[in-house]
Amino acid sequence: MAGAWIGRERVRDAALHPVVDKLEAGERLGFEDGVALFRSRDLQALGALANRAREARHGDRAFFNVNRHINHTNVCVTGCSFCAFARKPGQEGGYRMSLEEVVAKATPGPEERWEEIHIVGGLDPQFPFDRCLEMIRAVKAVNPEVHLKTFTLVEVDYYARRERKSPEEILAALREAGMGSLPGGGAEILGEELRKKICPNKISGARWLGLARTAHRMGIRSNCTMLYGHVESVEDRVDHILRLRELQDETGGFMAFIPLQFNKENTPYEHLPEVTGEDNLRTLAASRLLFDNVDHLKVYWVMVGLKIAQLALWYGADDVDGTVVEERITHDAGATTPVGLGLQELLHLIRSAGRVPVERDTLYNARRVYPA
Ligand code: V47
Repeated sequence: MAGAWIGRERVRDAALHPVVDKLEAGERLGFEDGVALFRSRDLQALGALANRAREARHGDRAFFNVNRHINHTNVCVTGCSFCAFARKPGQEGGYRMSLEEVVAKATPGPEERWEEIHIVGGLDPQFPFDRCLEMIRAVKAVNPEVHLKTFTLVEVDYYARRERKSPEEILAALREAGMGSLPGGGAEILGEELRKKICPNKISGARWLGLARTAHRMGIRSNCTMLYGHVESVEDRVDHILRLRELQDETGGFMAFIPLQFNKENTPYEHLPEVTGEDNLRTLAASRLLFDNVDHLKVYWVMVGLKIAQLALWYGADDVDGTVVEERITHDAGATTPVGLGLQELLHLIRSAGRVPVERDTLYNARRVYPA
């Protein structure tokens, strides 16, 4: 049995022993346990513990999605310091897609099909809310079956303020137009002190959580993310995850947690060391153990790279996102991964890591189980 061989005598890091004892007793981990996990350099122990939790939920299965990203505008008034994608209104390099451009991107070619289209953009003063609704309807018109995972909670807040409407009204209008669920962006690090440093003009962490609660209460599922590897501390990471876990206890509305590795190029943080593979795996493993009430832990191959994504499937992650097709946010920050992957490449990534590929829809219903 997976659990039989992780007894605490196999765990070299003594700081992890109380954590192991709690896990063996089926007890929930707390703040100090989270700090011990994130501080530990006993990666094998973290991996074994996280893998046990992962396999208890999902066995050998690794989920993926046939999806496409569209970023309709990179114009953004927020000015988050970590973002290399955004341009201020009027700044060189800014773009705003016309409806026709969005529809052209959303129209599958003869060999293409998408289960999900993920649409997010900047807070663009020249992008009217009505055009967001038109965009959703137009994408649905050329893809009637597709699930639209659209607009972060930060965009929902922006349009609510601009339109002088409640977030409920904005969410209801988006849903009416064809939005199926919300992506997890904009959470960054929820702690207010750190937020003041990296995204002082963005909605507060409390507001982000409040909007997620609102969406969940309306029956709209969402994802949640954590941007790590910049100027945050271990304590910030643990606090972030525990805040998400608390809301999840209340609503159960989060489908997946996605730790996002910070990519630093073209940002003021270029001097910082590159996020390591060790940190990627440790963060995923610690997340799996601490965030015990979220079903899925996604490794976003776009940010961590394909090789770490494979290893991650043994360090707590059960989902590798999807084909993605055209990724801009991370690539503007220097990511060297492909901008998209073909189905066969994704299958190879999962199979050669020793897992069973399961194509899923956005809500994690299995669409097809592929041979191992
Ligand atoms: O909120 C911005 C992050 C997020 C950088 O829900 C950066 O399934 C790394 O949320 N380096 C948007 N990250 C992406 C996102 C996402 C991605 C994939 C799947 C899902 C999902 C959600 O990207 C932002 C921010 O945290 N980001 N700049 C950067 N330089």
